[in-house]
Amino acid sequence: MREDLKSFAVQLKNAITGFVSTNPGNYCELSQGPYFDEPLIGFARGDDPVFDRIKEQVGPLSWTPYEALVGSLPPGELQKRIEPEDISVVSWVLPINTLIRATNRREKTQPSPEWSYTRYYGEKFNNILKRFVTGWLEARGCPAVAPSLLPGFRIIKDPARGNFTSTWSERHIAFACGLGTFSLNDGLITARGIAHRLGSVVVNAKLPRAERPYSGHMDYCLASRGCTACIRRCPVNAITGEGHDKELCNEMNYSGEEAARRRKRLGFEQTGCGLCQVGVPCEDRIPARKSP
Ligand code: B12
Ligand code: SF4
Ligand code: SF4
Repeated sequence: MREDLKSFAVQLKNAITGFVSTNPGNYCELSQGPYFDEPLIGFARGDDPVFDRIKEQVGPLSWTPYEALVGSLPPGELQKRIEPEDISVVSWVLPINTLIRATNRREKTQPSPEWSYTRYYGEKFNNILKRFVTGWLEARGCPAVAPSLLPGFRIIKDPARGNFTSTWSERHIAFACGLGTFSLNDGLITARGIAHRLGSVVVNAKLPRAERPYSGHMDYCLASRGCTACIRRCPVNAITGEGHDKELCNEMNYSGEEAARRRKRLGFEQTGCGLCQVGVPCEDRIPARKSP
């Protein structure tokens, strides 16, 4: 890789890490500590064939990185000139802080208030981070966009794909950028575990190509070795040996009566759940595979 590209990638990683460690938005009043610890950051190039496989998984309405960036630019010369190989994706994992995870680990039927704050206010910080990263790149002459903040971003109910999908799946993007693999409960298991939030930006610049230290899409999950920990953690039986029932999960997280009571009690919209993301062997690491 050319030295100037390598150093640009290092500068970008340092800028993201510095922002997460110093921005006042990354502070939870309830736990009196950060929402998120030091991020993991990965890259992929727009012409990586993995994005065609991902479109098959996420659905025809989902965007490739090329479609997200070019679709967001004003019509003109630049739009016509950009090729998939000229663009890159930057994806990050924001590991949820240990104090917050500990509160949710104690819960059996409802998310802890600290976890709900992370879902709502922590995600606001994640969106601030997306704007910071696009601004940082644009200030260096590289057009950039955060696809999940585009006005066209949509969550889609698609029965052909197990009900819920979207125009930009952050987990699939993180998978493409070498940051982790999927799991029985759908969550992405990363080197810092499954309890995290994800974000990404697409940029007209050449950043390092992805190195994916896995081949299968569920390599880090121990379900095939008999792990049932997340099945047992789910209060509404939304996870079975067959996978994750998103409809039941959505009721628990957002649309059901209990979620409505939680909303009222806490005074904000999205309160989440995430009981399956803590108290499990993949909570904060890639779980060890014991020999059979
Ligand atoms: C819609 C949505 C939901 C829906 C449906 C979830 C779903 N699985 O799709 C509901 C309401 C149920 C939900 C719940 C939660 N969510 Co949610 N949700 C989203 C959202 C907005 C879109 C998801 C999406 O597009 N999915 C696309 C579909 C196709 O993905 P999928 O079905 O999981 O994919 C499967 C297949 O593709 C399959 N697969 C099969 N073959 C192959 C082959 C290859 C090559 C590949 C790559 C994949 C693959 O692998 C996957 C797993 O089985 C994202 C934000 C975003 N923009 O991405 C957040 C997001 C996925 N949610 C997140 C979180 C944290 C949660 C909750 C913990 C709530 C909370 N905060 O307390 C729960 C956890 C539920 C769970 N066990 O996963 C995080 C994920 C973090 C993580 N640990 O992985 C995201 C990324 C938000 C964020 N910005 O961080 N969520
Ligand atoms: S708890 Fe076990 S089965 Fe569930 S996602 Fe983690 S490793 Fe996979
Ligand atoms: S987020 Fe909650 S309801 Fe959804 S699968 Fe996990 S534990 Fe079950």
